[in-house]
Amino acid sequence: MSINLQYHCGKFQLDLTRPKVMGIVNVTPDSFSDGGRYSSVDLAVEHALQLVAEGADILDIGGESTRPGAEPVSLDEELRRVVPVLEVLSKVTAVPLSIDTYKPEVMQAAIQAGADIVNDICALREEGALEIVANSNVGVCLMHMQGVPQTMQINPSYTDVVVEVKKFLADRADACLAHGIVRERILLDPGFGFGKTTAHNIALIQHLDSLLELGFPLLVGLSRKSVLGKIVGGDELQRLHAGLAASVVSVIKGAKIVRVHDVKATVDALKVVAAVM
Ligand code: 7PJ
Repeated sequence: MSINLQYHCGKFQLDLTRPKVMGIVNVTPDSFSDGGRYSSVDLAVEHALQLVAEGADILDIGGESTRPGAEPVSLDEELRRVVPVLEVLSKVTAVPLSIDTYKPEVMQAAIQAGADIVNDICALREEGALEIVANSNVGVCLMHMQGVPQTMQINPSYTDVVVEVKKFLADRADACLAHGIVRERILLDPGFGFGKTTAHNIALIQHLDSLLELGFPLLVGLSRKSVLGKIVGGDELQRLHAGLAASVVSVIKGAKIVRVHDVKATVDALKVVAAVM
């Protein structure tokens, strides 16, 4: 099946003929230092603008960490973090804004505040999420996850990880289509690190072509993830080179969007790929 390369998201139509770089913007709790207070909103906006200057094609704004074992953030706190950031960025940037959330209430508020894409690690399985996206014009990224973030890395288990991830993503895409969300608005993501061992993650990269058979553009997120640490050693901030290799391999294998922390380095790496492909 051929993949639609004109991705419709909010007021944007994104041409995926050339792969795109999604820059990660984490809105963390306000920090305090010698009586001074650094607003998480100001810091996130500043970081987002830096990523756009480095060449980010999309910004992904998140207010709750979903890393393995991370504690959930309350609805009110998540709204307090992400809504003002989206309100500012939608006025001052010309790139699509994605909201990284699984909470329907956050999706609704984010769309109102200017988000163009709902990026959901739960693939719109929360009650009401499908309807909110269907009743808007935003794009959606449907991600696979086994279990929930608090416990997903305890004992991930599959008979065939590629077959099972593919089946899950096909079912979630069908649910979207049944709710009237057209194909042009849907991205799929295997969900690296979300209830997967190193072997599972590697098998999914090796068989990305199998997921492409579903006919949707693929987004992949491997930036700084522990699977890279398992391969090269080192902590999170020592995974840049491994991450670049992962983005390059993913794009050569057909991914259309890479979700990364290190935008400038990734943009350069993908320019080299583009020059020779
Ligand atoms: C992903 C994500 C990913 C999508 C996170 C981290 C964990 N959204 N949100 N895909 N990962 N679509 O960045 O380490 O892989 S949060």
